[in-house]
Amino acid sequence: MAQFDSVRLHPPCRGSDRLTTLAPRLILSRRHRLERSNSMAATSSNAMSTDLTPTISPPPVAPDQWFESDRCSFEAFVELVESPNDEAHMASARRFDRGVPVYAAADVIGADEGSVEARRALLSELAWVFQHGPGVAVFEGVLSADAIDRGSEVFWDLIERERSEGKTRADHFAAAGANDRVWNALEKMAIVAPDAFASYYSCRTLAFVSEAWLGPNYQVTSQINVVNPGGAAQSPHRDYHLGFMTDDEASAYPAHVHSLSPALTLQGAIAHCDMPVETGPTMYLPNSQRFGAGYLAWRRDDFAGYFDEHYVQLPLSKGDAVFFNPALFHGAGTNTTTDVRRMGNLLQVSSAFGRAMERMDRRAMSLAVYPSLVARKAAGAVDAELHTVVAACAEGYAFPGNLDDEPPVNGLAPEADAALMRHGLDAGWSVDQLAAAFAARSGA
Ligand SMILES: O=C(O)CCC(=O)C(=O)O
Ligand SMILES: [Fe+2]
Repeated sequence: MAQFDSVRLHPPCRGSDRLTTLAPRLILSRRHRLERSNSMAATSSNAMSTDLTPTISPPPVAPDQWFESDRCSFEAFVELVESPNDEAHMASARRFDRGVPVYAAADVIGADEGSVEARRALLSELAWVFQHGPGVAVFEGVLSADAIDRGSEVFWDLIERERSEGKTRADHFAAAGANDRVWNALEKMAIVAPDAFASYYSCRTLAFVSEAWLGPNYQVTSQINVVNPGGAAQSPHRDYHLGFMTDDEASAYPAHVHSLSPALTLQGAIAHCDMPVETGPTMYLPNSQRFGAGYLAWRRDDFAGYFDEHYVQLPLSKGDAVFFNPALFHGAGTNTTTDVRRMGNLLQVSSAFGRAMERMDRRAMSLAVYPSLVARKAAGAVDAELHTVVAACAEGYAFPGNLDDEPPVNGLAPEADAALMRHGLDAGWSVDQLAAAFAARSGA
């Protein structure tokens, strides 16, 4: 079977030589591209504007739209990661730190308040950085010391309170005890400290960068991650959505969904203390978001080994932020200090588009329909048919969930309602048993 040796669904910019290395079935023919870019050149004078070519066109002759872990080409990954970025495409950056652009929050606000063209130019530049460029950018001074300190006070209180309630937070991608995690810190902060919340989330850079990657009407979530002194690094990973799945689960989604997943979320982290390298700031592998099959690759030893040898850590000052493409290989660093509790507020900003068109009470539907399914099963209906009905009425995805109650241990999703319903049918549960199983899954 073919290897996914050059899977890059979006080339970095028009006319790139690297096009010759792309899997032909995933891109336009060169002639077709040239025709398109010639016709687009008439309407756009912006040489670094985003490539508007459709992702998959013309239709593949022999469709092979599935990724598998053992077909990911390590050599192609290295080639993509080591392809340099043209710094001219990141013209608004104040400087570069190991290839990662460093922006000043004041410049972001300046563009936000500038002309429509200036605003659009920086939005485009940032979208380019996250999609085609290094995949990660630093933003200096996004919050005042006062807003940060008020936030830290709330977050330390939450950590202490949850500890004293005996809640030990299971975590994903880190050994137990290496860190303190506050799930859903956004809601907790809004409820216990609404004014500190208002001060903190008036962060203009957060709004601007979120719009650059996701467009308007995004939704913010936040989790606090404190890497404690001596806390070991997380294993490198990609993030939600596909990053929270086993290889088997992720490979069940077709290739084009792998390119969609990163467009649904923006990852960010706001530094709540100065973070020199010894405190364990996040490790990143710039450019690694480019590898289309990467959600199936990050657990492999060769990919993880490459990460260990090539990651970069970007020292931050209190009040700085980093934003990155969730498909970027990354992980919290090791805290080798004896006394700094490294606190970051991890922001996960979600696209408006991750929703269905209509709101419905799927639990009520599931409980109403379940007795019919039990009866049909008893009458000999095949599982495939029953499962199709389950998929039509029960929630099949475990998120959004209550991660306090159901932490994503090892980065894996808790069981969704549809899985419980299928399980109930197999095990001969009554409708009351199914209702009890739903109720035990709080927050879903
Ligand atoms: O805290 C950090 O530096 C990053 C944590 C992270 O990547 C995660 O928890 O998914
Ligand atoms: Fe992460």
